[in-house]
Amino acid sequence: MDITALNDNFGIPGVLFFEPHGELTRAVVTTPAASASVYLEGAHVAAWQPAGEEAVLFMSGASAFKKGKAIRGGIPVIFPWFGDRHDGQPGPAHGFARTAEWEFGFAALSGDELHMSLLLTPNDASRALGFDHFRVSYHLTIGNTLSLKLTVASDAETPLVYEEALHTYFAIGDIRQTSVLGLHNVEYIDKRDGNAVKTQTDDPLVLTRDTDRVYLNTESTCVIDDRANARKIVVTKSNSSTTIVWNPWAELTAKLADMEPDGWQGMICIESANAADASITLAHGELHHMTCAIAVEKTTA
Ligand code: TA6
Repeated sequence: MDITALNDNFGIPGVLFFEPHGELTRAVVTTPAASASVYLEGAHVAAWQPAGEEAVLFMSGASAFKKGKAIRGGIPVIFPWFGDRHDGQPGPAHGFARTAEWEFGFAALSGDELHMSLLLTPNDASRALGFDHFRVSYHLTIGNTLSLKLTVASDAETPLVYEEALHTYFAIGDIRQTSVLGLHNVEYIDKRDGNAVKTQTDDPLVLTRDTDRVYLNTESTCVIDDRANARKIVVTKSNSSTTIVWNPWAELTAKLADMEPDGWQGMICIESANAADASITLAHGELHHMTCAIAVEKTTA
């Protein structure tokens, strides 16, 4: 649907409109409770800011906003595999959903909250990668809290096996004044140490170098203590057994063309996922929901 048709069909005066940005189309949201922007490519939430609060999502100033290029920041939707593909077949890192064009399906204001849904269905690209007969719906509730619900349904004759993640980049004042609660005593795969399996002993978790960890069998709420901004960001999830923590630090950031050299200091990824040993298998006619809710609490400086 082109931008004029999107505005005609889903636009809400003073609340929701669609516009081009770079090579992409985005929905721009303003309600009394929050502002946000969502790109149709990848169903990518790029910004969310509750009223009276600093931006909650990190967006790289060097992100491309080009067709087929993943956006560096916000909330990439990872499906149907996390990281590199595991079945020996070719395919882009983190799957095809984050660079696919999603269909805008629904928008409605309820009180101060804007509800919207985007849909992903098979196309030539997904079929070429061996994925057909699935449907993904992504329901967003944009308000003082940001609530996300990712639903995957299969009508394939053979089982659909997939991984998923809401690969959220959080904006923080300074990574060196940030800690994360909620992962104590949880086992993790340390992708920075040959995928060694370890247990989280420090509580809270404080990052002191490039970190890439896949925490297993955890449905815990994570709390990001963003002291430089005198706030806590609370990440609650359901039907998600994996949490990923990532920060590339300086060296790896220098290798990322779409990240500014000091970008790593102002971001941390806390990702709600089903990955590694928690991939989902759906038989014909089955579906699975994963949810994540993000809220901000002010703390005294
Ligand atoms: O979620 C962490 C991770 O899987 C890291 O391994 C790192 O590659 C990051 O995602 C970013 O991946 P991308 O493909 O967006 O560069």
